[in-house]
Amino acid sequence: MTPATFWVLLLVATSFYCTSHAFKVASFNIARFSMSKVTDTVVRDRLVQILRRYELISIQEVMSAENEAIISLVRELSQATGLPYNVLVSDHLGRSTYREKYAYVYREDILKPTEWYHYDDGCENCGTDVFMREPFVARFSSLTTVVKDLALVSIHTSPDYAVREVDALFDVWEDVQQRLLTQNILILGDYNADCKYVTNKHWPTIRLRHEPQLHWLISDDEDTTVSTNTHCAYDRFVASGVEMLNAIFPETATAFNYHEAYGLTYEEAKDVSDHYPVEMQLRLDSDYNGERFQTSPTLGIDGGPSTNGACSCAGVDVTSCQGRCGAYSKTLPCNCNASCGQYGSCCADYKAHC
Ligand SMILES: [Ca+2]
Repeated sequence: MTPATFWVLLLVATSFYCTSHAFKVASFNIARFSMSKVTDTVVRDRLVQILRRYELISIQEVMSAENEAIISLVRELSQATGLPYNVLVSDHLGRSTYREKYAYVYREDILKPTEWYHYDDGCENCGTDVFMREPFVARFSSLTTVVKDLALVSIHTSPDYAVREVDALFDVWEDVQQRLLTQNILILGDYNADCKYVTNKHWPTIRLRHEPQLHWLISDDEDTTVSTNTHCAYDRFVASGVEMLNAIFPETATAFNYHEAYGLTYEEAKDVSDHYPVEMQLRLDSDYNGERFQTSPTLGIDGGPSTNGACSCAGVDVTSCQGRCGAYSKTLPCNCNASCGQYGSCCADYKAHC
């Protein structure tokens, strides 16, 4: 073997090792992600530096109705890594003009989204729905991990109704099992499940917390916030299913403190997001044969519309907040959302029920 051949082989072996030694999943609330974070090349490069650690990322707080910003970021990520990433994007979700999207960014050569939908959480225009941003569910086929088929549920709860929404994720979990006929489920995202939004007195009422089949992988002691004034475990992974749980490397679920890891100033860290990603590692399949999924020529898969569009409000008392906490619409006679007091638009029994 000539020295040149040796170095080429070493390079090939190293690059293979670098791309295949681990499979990391992350959830990242990239605060108010929009084109301004992509056109700012410093922020964009830091986001790429963070995202390239992962094979599969659930992103929350994608702001704009158009997918241009998230697609641009994924294009940069693919260019920087030489790996084919793609992105599956949800509907633009919310009860008012303030809306967000969920996005799944994933390595297209080893992961394939096979089914996806928005959880049907009730009738939004009657105010009887549960989530401000209904969870976006996506099922993936995975070539390289020991778990071959997994369902992901992305969530960004409304801070004001975090207790109710985290509790209702239990219903989403049951629904996913029935709909997709799998138990291998990972519910990931910004739960707002700590500090002033979910306190010790709330935990006993939250079904998601007490179901023995569900495993909370990020501890309450974790700090997923960039701010030095807060120490809150807002971002979480909750997993179920024998294959899913066996695939997770113990003790790898943690927040990735990029502020420290990259030696950033506080301002520089804040420019990226007010959250750290949470990450964890999945076991690789030792029998993996090197198969690759075909990559697509275009970037961005539209997750389609949420089913919570126009629906009948027959039998719903839209003048009462009973069972309608969080209800907000310009077309309703009164509202039950946290800021209704500020606008003098609360239904008369708001305080009694919400
Ligand atoms: Ca909803």
